[in-house]
Amino acid sequence: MSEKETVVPLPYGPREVEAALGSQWSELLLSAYRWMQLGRALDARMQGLQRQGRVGFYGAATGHEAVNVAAGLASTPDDWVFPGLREQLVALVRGHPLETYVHHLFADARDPARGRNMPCHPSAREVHYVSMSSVIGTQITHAVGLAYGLRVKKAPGVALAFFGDGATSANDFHAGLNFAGVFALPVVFCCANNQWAISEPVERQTASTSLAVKAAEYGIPGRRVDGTDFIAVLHELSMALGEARRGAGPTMLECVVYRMTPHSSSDDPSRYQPPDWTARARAHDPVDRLESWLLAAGLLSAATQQAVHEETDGRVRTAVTAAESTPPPGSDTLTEDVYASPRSPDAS
Ligand SMILES: Cc1ncc(C[n+]2csc(CCOP(=O)(O)OP(=O)(O)O)c2C)c(N)n1
Ligand SMILES: [Mg+2]
Repeated sequence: MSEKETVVPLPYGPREVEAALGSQWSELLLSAYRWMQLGRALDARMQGLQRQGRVGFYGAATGHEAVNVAAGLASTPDDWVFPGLREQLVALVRGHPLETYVHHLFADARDPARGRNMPCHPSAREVHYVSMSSVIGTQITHAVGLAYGLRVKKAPGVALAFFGDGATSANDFHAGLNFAGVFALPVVFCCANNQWAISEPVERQTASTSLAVKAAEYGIPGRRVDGTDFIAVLHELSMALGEARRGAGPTMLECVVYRMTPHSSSDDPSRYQPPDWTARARAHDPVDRLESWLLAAGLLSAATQQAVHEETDGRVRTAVTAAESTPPPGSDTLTEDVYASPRSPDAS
């Protein structure tokens, strides 16, 4: 039996999906599938390049693709994304060019941050994708602050805060949810519970029955969703964003996913994950689950499947070639992007 045959099927028929997603449902699912495959191809290539010393650091989002693509498709240009380590695909779906992101990963002269930030920590102003902080959980309060600003300015948009299971133990989780609940702010808290905070399993993270239940104590609806089921995540995220948009206040979604790779390129999970983890994670592979569903529904042929693989691999290859032929940022830029001008050595 091949690995793909062991995948847990998505529990819907085409009619139910059409009722949930509307008349454009088949185009929407095929577009989501393409984006998810692009994320997968990017992760595979970048992890390989990191191991070869061609990229400094990488944190893969393999296993998180359904959440990221759903967020990219459900959000609107007015919304703001406050990411953690694994949400770059959200920026790409919202329109950030793949080439620009790969320039960032190589920290070259065409990286918008000009190598100032760690690889895999992009920002993309044009799609409201805010630079992440490596300090766990801080983006939660940043998102809430922005949502408060939107309220004060009477500006449209919703702040979408991403964070992991580990971040629910950070102080900012309490501060952010409390403030957002009291002021009923336009913010959606999207917790990608990948069941690990580096080597700490979620069972050791909290004694709560789930992460979503924590939201209730802040007066915020909390819902748990299978984050490897693209259709379910899209439905829940669309509802939560819609409620925030019409002034009904925040929602917290706990999207349960499986981290299918090491925490980052600086980790060896064989030292702490149980032996059956990989098999369980593969059975819940979000890309395989959607792919199997599309094949069974007759929306995807073997030929199209092959074409999507070639197209996504080709896009990543082209972007990597462009980045590798771009020089590093010039040393003359070293003192740019800072607040003070350099003083000449003889200035007193
Ligand atoms: C305040 C703080 N504490 C510890 C760390 C070290 N650290 C980096 S990632 C990480 C785990 C984060 O886990 P989670 O929130 O579940 O997100 P995931 O990486 O699983 O997506 C930790 C503890 C940090 N960066 N910041
Ligand atoms: Mg985690």
